[in-house]
Amino acid sequence: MSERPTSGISRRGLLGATAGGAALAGAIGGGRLALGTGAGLGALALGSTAAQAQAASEGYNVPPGQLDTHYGFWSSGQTGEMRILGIPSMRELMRVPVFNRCSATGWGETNESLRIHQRTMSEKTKKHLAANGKKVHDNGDLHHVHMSFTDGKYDGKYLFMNDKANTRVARVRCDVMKTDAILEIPNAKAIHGMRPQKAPNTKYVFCNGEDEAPLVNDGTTMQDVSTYVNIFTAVDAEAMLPAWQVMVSGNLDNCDADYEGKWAFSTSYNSEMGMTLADMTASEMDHVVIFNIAAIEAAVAAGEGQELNGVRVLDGRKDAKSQFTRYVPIANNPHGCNMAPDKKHLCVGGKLSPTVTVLDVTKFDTLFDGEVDPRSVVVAEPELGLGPLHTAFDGRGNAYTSLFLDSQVVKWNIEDAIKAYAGEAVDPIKDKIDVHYQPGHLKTVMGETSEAENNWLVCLCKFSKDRFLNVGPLKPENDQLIDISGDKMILVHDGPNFAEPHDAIAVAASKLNPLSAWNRQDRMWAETRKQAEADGVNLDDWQDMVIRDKDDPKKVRVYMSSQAPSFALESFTVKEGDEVTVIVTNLDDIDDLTHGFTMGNHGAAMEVGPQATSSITFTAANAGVYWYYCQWFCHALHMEMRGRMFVEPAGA
Ligand code: K7E
Ligand code: CUA
Ligand code: CA
Repeated sequence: MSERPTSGISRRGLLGATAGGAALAGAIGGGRLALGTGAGLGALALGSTAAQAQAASEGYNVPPGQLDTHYGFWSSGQTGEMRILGIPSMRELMRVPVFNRCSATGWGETNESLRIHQRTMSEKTKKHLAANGKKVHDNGDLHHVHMSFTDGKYDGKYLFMNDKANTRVARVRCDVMKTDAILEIPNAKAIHGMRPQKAPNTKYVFCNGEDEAPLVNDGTTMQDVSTYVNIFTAVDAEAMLPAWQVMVSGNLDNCDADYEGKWAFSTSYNSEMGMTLADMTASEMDHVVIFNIAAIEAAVAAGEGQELNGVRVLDGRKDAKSQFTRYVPIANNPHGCNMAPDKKHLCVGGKLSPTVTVLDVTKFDTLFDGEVDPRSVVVAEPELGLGPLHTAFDGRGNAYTSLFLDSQVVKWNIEDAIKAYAGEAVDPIKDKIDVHYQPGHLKTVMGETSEAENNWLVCLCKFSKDRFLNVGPLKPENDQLIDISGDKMILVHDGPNFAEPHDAIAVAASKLNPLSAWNRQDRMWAETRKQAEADGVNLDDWQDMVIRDKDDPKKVRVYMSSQAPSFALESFTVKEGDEVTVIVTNLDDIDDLTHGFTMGNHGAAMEVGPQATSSITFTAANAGVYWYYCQWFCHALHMEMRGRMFVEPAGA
């Protein structure tokens, strides 16, 4: 249960100093961080008492056999996958490989996944990968995962996610919970903040380019930073192709969108366009960029701007004074960018400033209509504590902000903060709770939609230190579950997690209804079916065949069905050095009956779900016998589910 500090110099205090020191020592040393938070912190810092126990707190312990009420979709940072957890139990339910190579499922190795990876891959990237003996980038840095919207509500269709490492976005289909599209975004560098349009529906996925580079990045001007730009991209959510791009001044960190479909907005911590830490924190103020979607769409339709690598790029930089963007000054190095479910207020985390800045998005029109002070859209700026990063919301007008340096979550009321900003004597801060330790994102249930709930808050802590058994120098993260149903926040659960879930969303289970078996004609393997047809193999009326390509006799395709507990082919024969493609269809359509195919000593393995077709290509090794087997436990005779590949000497 909730740990309470017992003295001024507590274990957490010492640890906090260490972690904060690493990242932000420069900023603090420079004296730009206001210290006192002035909010009666002492009185609020203590956790719950028994008298304040809330009914919901009992509900986090989901007994065996009982289902969670909500799905949690978690990012995984540098692991590159997406994870599904149950809320409130915090049980990990599934891992969905996205940008990573997955040993279990063969993602990044099967032909179906390679096609998804390579669909929009530039020729440059393909060449560069080939020079390194690779077909795909098999790492990713997946910070943000968000669901598609209809009318400001989750619609259960897609999940979108970014890859900061290789400038990509991906889409996961919610019917099968598999990655469905990967887009390499041209012109931009390092996609960080990423959000789907909330209304009227997710036509676009907005993607922030964090790193700046010359627009034409061919080495000719790379020493001249005045040629560097940052790029904001709108991705067509259905086609998963870039729709348009806008050049901006200053880099882009996090973003969000409004509930009317008029605006997107992004924080920038480097309005200085600095290349070093000192440069990037030099200014007193950075900014939020507001993107005017209607003005941008009109300009794109009129053919304004320039076409670059197949995308129309508009100039929305400060000096261009266009109708595409406005820049609202915000205290140094803001980070989080969170639209409240009241459809009106945008909350921007100060990071190096102890404040969250609240902007009224219904006033954004005035910024584009005439010459007004861009700060006139700021309606509150409560001082909340040290290192405010991200903000989450409940359905009662409250906001919850993570305080990285204080290792706390602060609960505050938006309307009270607006009153205080207008001069009234109200304290917007309602509660503070210690978290363990150094939180980044935090998420309420459906709090980024118009259907915010008032039950749970998940706080994703970057450090776990002493909270778990020591597993060596690399420690897990700690995703904590907090009951927010009452006045006081109550910590109810620690959830250790592997590197490094930045962000998560929680979605009511009723919004989703995934399939238990695949559709035999699923688009995932449309190409594979086409090849089968050309080979005269009917995948619906299964025939097991070994076919040597007529035009390229080094290529062999092995069509094989599987039904517990056996593969249709007990053996097949190829030649040394042949390029062998094994295509397996799982004929079982029983709930939870997944097979696999692993070719021994060939580094080839894949998952084959109920009614799925999967294929994998490898080069046959030296002459000899190689066993293949099913690596997914499927039957009492699962060990017996195997067969032999005979590799004949090349000359035979
Ligand atoms: Cu704050 Cu990449 Cu969302 Cu991490 S970002 S915390
Ligand atoms: Cu099929 Cu194990
Ligand atoms: Ca800055």
